Amino acid sequence: MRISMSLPKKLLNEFDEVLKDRGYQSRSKGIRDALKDYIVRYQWMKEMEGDRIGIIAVIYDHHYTGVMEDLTDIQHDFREYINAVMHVHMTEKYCLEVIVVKGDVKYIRGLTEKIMRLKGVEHVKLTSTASGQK
Ligand code: NI
Repeated sequence: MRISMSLPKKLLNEFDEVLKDRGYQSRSKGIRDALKDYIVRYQWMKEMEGDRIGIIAVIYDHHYTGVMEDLTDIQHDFREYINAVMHVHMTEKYCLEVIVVKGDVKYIRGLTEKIMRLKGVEHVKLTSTASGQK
């Protein structure tokens, strides 16, 4: 199928740079692979179960109106599953927040997905490992 889409110029330039570095000849092939990666990552997240401990790394533009308040509100809603938060003022524009999470992955996943949906958030990555007593 053929689709058309609009993207910010900066994002497309960055994507094309990555494709060039990786030796891709075709942007369509690159987009197909990126979509597959996205789907696999989501499925992997969906399949995890039980108690986990991990971190959510979030990069966001702190100039984006409301993003800091939204991020704080969400973290307060999920405070039972958050052990610590570290904030790094990465550049003039971007902040990195590292959220240490622990508990049932249902809630950790919910927290991660809520953050992913926020406008102004550019990157979110959950890394976790099983934490159940053996
Ligand atoms: Ni900051």
